[in-house]
Amino acid sequence: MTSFIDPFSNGKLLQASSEHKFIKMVSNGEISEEQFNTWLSQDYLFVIKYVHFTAFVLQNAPRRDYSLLINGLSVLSDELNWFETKLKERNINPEKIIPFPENTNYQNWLLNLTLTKPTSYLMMLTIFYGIELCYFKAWKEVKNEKYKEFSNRWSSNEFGKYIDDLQAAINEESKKSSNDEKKEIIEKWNIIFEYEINFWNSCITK
Ligand code: MP5
Repeated sequence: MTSFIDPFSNGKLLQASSEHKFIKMVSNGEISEEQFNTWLSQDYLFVIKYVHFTAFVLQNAPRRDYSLLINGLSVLSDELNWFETKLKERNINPEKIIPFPENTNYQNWLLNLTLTKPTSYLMMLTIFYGIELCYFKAWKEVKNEKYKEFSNRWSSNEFGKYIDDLQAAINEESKKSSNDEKKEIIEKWNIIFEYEINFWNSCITK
């Protein structure tokens, strides 16, 4: 099923996911341990704050989307435990990770969306979907056995189903939205990918 965001999304989305240098380096093994650890550490901090954003999406959700989003939140809680295990395996102390500005800026942008009124549920849901879709498309591209556990996490069939369900929820919600609202959402949608690109870049350039 196509959604109102489809025709506009591809270029930037791909640059922020399957075509990004970070993903190519993971896939061909050029990534250094230090660069990978940097990403893992920064992403851990990102996901901690992202839980609050997800909770905000849920707070604005209609009854029909409760189980989808509550399940999403529960997966995020498990994911944080998983991150902590991975950090430990790599001798990284979670307490000592300092967020990069590219990480904090992204988090603050999301936080600001939750503070700016009016923010429609459709807008929040679409942004949430964009963030998840970016990781789905990125990690699906990684074919390196060494990082299988990471690529599986974000590109499994189960995760793909979750992505489809989010898209179906957007399609349902967008039935009643105006063209102006859709236009505003598409503008925000493209900003997500700028933040994602900067986030990946920061992990390989410092
Ligand atoms: C995701 C993530 C995917 N973990 N980090 C960034 C910077 N963008 C997107 O979110 P999730 O909830 O881990 O699937």
